[in-house]
Amino acid sequence: MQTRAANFDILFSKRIREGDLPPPLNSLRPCDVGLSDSELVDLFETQLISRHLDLQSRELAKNKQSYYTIGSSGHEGNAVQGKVFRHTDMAFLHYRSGALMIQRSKQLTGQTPIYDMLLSFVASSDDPISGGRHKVLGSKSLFIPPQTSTIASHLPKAVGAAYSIPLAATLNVDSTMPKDSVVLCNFGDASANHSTAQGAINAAGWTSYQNIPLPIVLICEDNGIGISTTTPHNWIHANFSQRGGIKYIACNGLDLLDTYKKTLQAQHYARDFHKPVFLHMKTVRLFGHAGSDAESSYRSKEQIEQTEADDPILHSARILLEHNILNPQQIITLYQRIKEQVSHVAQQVLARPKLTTIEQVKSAIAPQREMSTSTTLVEETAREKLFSKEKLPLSKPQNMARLLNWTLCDLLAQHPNVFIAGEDVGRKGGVYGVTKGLCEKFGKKRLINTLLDEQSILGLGIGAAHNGFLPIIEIQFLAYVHNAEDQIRGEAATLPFFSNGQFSNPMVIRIAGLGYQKGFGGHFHNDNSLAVFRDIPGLVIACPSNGQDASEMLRSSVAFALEQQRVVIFIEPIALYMTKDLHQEGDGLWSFNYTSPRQSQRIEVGDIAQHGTGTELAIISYGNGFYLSSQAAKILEQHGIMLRLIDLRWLAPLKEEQVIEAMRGVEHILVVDECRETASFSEQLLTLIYQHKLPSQQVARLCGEDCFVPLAGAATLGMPSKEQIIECCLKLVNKEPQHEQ
Ligand SMILES: Cc1ncc(C[n+]2csc(CCOP(=O)(O)OP(=O)(O)O)c2C)c(N)n1
Ligand SMILES: [Mg+2]
Repeated sequence: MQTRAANFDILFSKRIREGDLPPPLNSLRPCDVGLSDSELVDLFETQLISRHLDLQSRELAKNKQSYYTIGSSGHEGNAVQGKVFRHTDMAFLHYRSGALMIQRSKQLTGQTPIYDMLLSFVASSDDPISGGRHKVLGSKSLFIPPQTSTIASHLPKAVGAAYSIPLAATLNVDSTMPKDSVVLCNFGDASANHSTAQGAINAAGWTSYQNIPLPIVLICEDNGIGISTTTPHNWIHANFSQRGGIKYIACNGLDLLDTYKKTLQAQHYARDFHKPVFLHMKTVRLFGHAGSDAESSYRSKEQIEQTEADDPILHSARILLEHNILNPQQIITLYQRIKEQVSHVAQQVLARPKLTTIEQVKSAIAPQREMSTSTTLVEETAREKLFSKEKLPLSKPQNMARLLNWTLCDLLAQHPNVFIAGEDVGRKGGVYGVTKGLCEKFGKKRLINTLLDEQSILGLGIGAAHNGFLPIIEIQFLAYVHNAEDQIRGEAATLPFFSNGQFSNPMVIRIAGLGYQKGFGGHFHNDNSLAVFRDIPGLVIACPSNGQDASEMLRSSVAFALEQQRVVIFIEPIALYMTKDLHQEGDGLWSFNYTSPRQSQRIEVGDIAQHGTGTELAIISYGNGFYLSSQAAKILEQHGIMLRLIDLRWLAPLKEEQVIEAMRGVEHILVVDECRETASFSEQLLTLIYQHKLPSQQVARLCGEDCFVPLAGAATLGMPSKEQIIECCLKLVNKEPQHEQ
């Protein structure tokens, strides 16, 4: 495809000179759709800039100076959407949206899209969106968050961002977008088949079908192909024209006038009626999927030539000629002028700096932020009202579920931009009642019962976080985060990285999980692996072992998300939700008093807890493992073992110096990890311990088997037990196991 692209200049001029242009697609005149001559020329200019940027990127790639040549050629009709939508209407874009971005930049003074995009092509650290980390389309001032390469993964958050616009207006929350904004989101025809896209579009329809406002325009740029696989004829229309709750509008993206007319309609419908629109825009794909794609291997020469003859730039030129707005020479001159301009700027960007150190690269993963997030505490009288029904229980020690419930109540009262969303979190209060009663106190707008789709639920959080909310998202069970993992891994976690820290999606994702549920069992409700989160840079992972810590850690998680704009995974051990006792029924040793936000003793993110100072043995654990270790400790002490218990509380970030300090002067160390051995946290922990331990210190580990969890009595066979912990410890310190007294 390099040669066809390289020859484009000659072919274009020839066609213009000879009037070899595609036939009209309609009888519209510019005045019919409300476009002036100069506006039309302006759109055409944008299309040409976009085209030359594509061609230039391929020239640069020949010398290995540019790294991604996927371009917008054939899709330049989307310049129209750059004009119709306001620059504050957040745009989640497909990679073929160069023209849209260039045109949008014309809405603001001082924008330099050619320079900026070329900086991105050559991966210069001056690239204003990603700082040289990736070729992405994006701009903070143009409300264009950068998107990843994973197709369709941006749709759930686009829907979430749209949902948050009217929500912010109703709740009077300070939002990033103005309250009358619309979200636009475009994607390819092949991408529309992806379950992520289907889920998001379904979520949009499901929402709107209930008359919940959702101002979004979903634009399918249908070029009829995805890399080499053709989209069945009329498939997009057949698939999307009859979706419940969604208005379908079709336009021909090859024709600026039709596209302008239909985009205006779509925009009005979404903005004025707060309803989703599916704008089906016909395009063509020129010069292959990317520079590296040999299109001739799967398309005939005739097909390729036919597509080239339908070039939207030729259609635009025809419209300009037909209506005597420009003559052939003026078009060729404009084309040449832009070519020279782009080529000139390309030479300049080559001299700009690149990322040269890993510190530079990493600096955007979790940039330190100084944000003024002084939250005023809720008036005592207002609090008392909120807790009026809980007066008696408030004075007594409680289990983790209840303490989390009260903490969430205080957080909702304290932060107007916090909402809770997930399956069944509303009236029912979630499967375990953790959010019970909150809907009655704060209403359905802040306790959002979502549809059953984890990708859409996470997308709601991510998108709303783009717009100034601090979502607390609930995933019903750990096993069910896996089908939506990419929304955390590929989307939420990477946003600061690919935007050089400019965009963020702070939120807390609460996930009920881990094993040991009594009388229940079964893998999906007892999944005991956190591996899915452990390798994601920048993610904070909390896993409390008791209600008191859970309450404080949840507060810290929200504060950290607010102050540092971070994504926090908050794992709630299900088996400990209702646990009240430690050693025997009725001892109440695992119940704790609720501390109000005023009395709060903040547990900083990463801070571990140490109980006891014994030097013979240290048990390091977290979650259920810590609970079981606490039970075992009593027996071990009866054996005369002087021990200390260390509760990690947070699995990321790991404050290594605190762990090293906690194991100082201890003769034996046992790591207890309830998760499956492979990829369990114990691997990281043991590495740390071995790097820092004295030769005399002995270390052992007890963790879950590499097995799924079966039902009923067999459920705990593969997980550490109190008895195993005792046995391990006794072996480690060289004492004979004795039968429990
Ligand atoms: C989840 C995912 N799977 C596969 C790919 C590889 N891939 C990149 S683009 C593409 C085709 C997309 O086609 P379409 O959505 O029609 O967009 P177009 O390139 O035609 O504009 C594929 C399969 C990807 N980026 N993401
Ligand atoms: Mg396509």
